[in-house]
Amino acid sequence: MNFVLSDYHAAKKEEFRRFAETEIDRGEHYPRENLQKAAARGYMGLPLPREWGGQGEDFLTYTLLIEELSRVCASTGAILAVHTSVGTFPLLYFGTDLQKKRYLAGLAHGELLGAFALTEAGAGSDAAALNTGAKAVNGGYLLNGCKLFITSGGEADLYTVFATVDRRRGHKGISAFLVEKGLPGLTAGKSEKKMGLNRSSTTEIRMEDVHVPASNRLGQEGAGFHIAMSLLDGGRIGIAAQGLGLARAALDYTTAYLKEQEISGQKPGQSAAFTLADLATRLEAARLLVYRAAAVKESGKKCSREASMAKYYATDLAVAVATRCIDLCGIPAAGSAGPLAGYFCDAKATQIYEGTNQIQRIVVARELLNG
Ligand code: COS
Repeated sequence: MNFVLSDYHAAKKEEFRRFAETEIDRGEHYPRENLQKAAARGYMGLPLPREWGGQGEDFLTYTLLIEELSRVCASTGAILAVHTSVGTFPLLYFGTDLQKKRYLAGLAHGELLGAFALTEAGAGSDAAALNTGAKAVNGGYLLNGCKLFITSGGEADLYTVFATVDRRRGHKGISAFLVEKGLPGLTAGKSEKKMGLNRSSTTEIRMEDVHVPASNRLGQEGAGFHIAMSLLDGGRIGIAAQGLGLARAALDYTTAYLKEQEISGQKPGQSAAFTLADLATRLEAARLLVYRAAAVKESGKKCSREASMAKYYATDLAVAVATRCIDLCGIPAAGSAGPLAGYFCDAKATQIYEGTNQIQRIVVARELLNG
């Protein structure tokens, strides 16, 4: 068992840190240029096999990338995480050779952006209750319904859409479909105004008689719910890595601020020192959980429990760290001029998406009680 990063992983982490600090901007608009720069380095397909256009890196290396990106711009980290884990992996794990040939290299090179369309107005936490219908017609399916809060909605080129061929069958009626941007009947609503992760686009996706050829069904008919759940396991590790990046950002800022105060003669009191120590210790604990979840995922074993533990612990911690850092720095430093309020808002969003932290606790508890 190894509790420190290997030299290889430490070097990759350093590479990602330098990239994020020197090339990633923290602006307010959709971070198109950031994504182009990431694509130029092969980061849009980092954990994809080389034969499919990726960099052939392992899942821990991808996790380190998301952590470092999110420390500088959490929206860029969010878009890249969603694109990779639930936008591209569906094809890698469940695609036919033909589907892979058609889309994977484009996704890996960042020429195509991937998205995941599961959530609906009546099917958020209870994903199996989705209502979007898929009616079998000659040579394919007609999709009708409306998805909500879709990360990269309107920007994405390829959506993995979950729809039911038979509502009476509950989760066993759900299938997954690869739906290309621009198909007649497919429209994206305007981007939601969110509390955090505001540079990413989050929209409704409406489908009115969208014809999807049968060759674009992903996996077997009725296998969609299993596909969604297994993808979310990996996706949640990416969100956990975002929590790590955000917690580090807040802690780094606050430590630097308190040091500056000390230089100008205002030594932080013991209570502030204890708080800093406590936050740094919890951050290390979160990091172990997140890296371990990535290692379990990489091993090919089921990682639902580890991913959910990492997701809720690291993202709850990110909110706690941002909150305590605001307390430590006080209003002048934490106000709109400083970045802490932004870290807080971004961290809050990571508690919610790809399964709320209450859902993560349900996943862990079910494994304990039913396992
Ligand atoms: N991997 C593969 N299959 C899984 C799985 C996983 N991680 N988790 C559950 N399944 C399978 C189960 O084995 C079961 O299969 P069978 O019926 O064939 O035995 C099936 O899925 C249904 O499982 P379960 O009864 O546990 O499903 P529930 O409807 O109770 O839902 C939760 C479980 C709540 C965990 C699920 O709905 C969920 O994750 N909700 C949150 C959705 C979410 O994250 N949305 C964010 C969208 S992206 S922003």
